[in-house]
Amino acid sequence: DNVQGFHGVTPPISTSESSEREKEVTTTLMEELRRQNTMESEEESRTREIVLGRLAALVKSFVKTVSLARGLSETAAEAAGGKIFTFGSYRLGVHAPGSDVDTLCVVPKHVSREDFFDVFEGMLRNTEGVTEVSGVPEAYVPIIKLKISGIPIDFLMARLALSSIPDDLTLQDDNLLRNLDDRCIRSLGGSRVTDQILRLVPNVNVFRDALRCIKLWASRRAIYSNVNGFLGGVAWAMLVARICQLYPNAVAGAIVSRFFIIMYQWAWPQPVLLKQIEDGPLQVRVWNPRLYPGDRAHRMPIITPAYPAMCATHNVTASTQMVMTEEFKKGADIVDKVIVGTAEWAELFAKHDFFHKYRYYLQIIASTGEHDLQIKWAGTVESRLRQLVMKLELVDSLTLAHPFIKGFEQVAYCVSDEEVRLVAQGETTEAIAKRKAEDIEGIEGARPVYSTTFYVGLGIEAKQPGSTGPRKLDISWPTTEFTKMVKSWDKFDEVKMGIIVRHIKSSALPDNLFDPGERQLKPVVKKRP
Ligand code: 3AT
Ligand code: MN
Ligand code: MN
Repeated sequence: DNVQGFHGVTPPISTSESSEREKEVTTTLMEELRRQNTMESEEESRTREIVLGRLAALVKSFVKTVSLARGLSETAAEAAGGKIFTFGSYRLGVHAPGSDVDTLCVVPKHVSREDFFDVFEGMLRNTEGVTEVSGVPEAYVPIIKLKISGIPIDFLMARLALSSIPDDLTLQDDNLLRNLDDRCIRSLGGSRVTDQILRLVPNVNVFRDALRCIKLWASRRAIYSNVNGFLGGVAWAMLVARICQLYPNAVAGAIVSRFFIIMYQWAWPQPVLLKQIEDGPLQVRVWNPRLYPGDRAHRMPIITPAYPAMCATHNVTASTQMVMTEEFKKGADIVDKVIVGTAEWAELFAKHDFFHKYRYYLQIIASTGEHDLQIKWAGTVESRLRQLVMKLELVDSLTLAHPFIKGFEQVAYCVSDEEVRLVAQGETTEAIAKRKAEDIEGIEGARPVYSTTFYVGLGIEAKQPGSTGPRKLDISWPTTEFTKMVKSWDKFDEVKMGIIVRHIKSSALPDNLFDPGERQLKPVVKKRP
């Protein structure tokens, strides 16, 4: 609690205990979450603990090895320490079966980032049970990805300005950030934010249960994705945490119900804060819409509670905000019904209807001839999709440009240049689609084409009453600009990479976007001419 005796930037809305009915629906909510397979088994949970124990020991041995190599005595090398911290969904206690464990290791100042990628990565590769080790030292947040006993780990490192890292070190003190390099500051961020969120909620168990529900709802409704302009895990966690602060004695079912009402009615761009934004010891920007026009442009600001305060929802556009607002409203209506007993929780977790919602869709097809290159190219295109969305939002007759949260990957085995061209343009024929890798073996000039297709649903303004002539929809400017922009990527290669933007009617959407039976159940309503 703060000095005023409450969590957060305002007093709570209500400190009452929940009603009997709210307790009942909380029980049924937890049953539904278990049915939906959001919780791991006790065995998996034990495996994670063992894995983390091994990782902690490995980090200590890494620090000791490097310390000895730097000429420290055996005693000093032993005392140099080294510690791991978890963050992400595992630290919050809301991870699902198969989730990764996001882990940060903190090392003393004489251990460098080069040591992490040379020495530690090598140690990992030689450790029993460790597989799929892949270091990305040049990333914005440098990372080693790996699996231990099948558990995926995202491993970061931060080097502190301390000569040893004691076992009881915490990362709360802002002064720890002094004199660190930017990559270390960024690496510490995830863990510092998660720890603050947990400190700032009145009841961690209630927070966890409610967050599990919101995460499942957001992924089913296809609004869980930071890159595509919706919210990522940290932002959803902060929203739920804020509702928990406003109702400190409520049970999880009650938090979920208030969540939808409050988020639907939230006076954006008023920010969601878990604590007052504070200044700190670094020469870095802290989120401040009065000072920075960029920050003023944030539509749904949700601000991280650790110094330096940042907006976790920088990517939200007018369209994604509209989509999320509509989903908050739908969620509020369903939860109302659950509470009066006329609906089941399962309804809240119903699959999205993105591919039934619009008459026209944009297809953005990124293609290459190599698997590894495709991952990079498709990632680049995806990371710029919101620029396309923002340009589409400026088109007069468009009310909405709704990006889908993931791309759809395909490999087509082509036997001619003509087939390659067709696939890259989204005109894959049935004959190509049916072909397997072995079918093109030994055929001269035959090759695979990897493609990732992203979708943007187009909301088109209703025709003005009394207007004459056909309604015009001209999206050539946004699509040309977007194509130019992705091609300006510094690793772009015209020969190896394809990018196509085209619009199609909903009836032309491919079948692989639908679950079996889904298309027949919800036929697209055709307007009479
Ligand atoms: P899962 O249960 O793993 O799906 P999560 O919330 O743990 O949910 P992630 O593992 O993707 O999600 O991310 C955990 C944290 O790692 C969130 C953020 O602080 C950081 N993070 C994730 N992706 C990136 C990224 N591309 N760059 C920098 N930090 C990232
Ligand atoms: Mn994670
Ligand atoms: Mn991760």
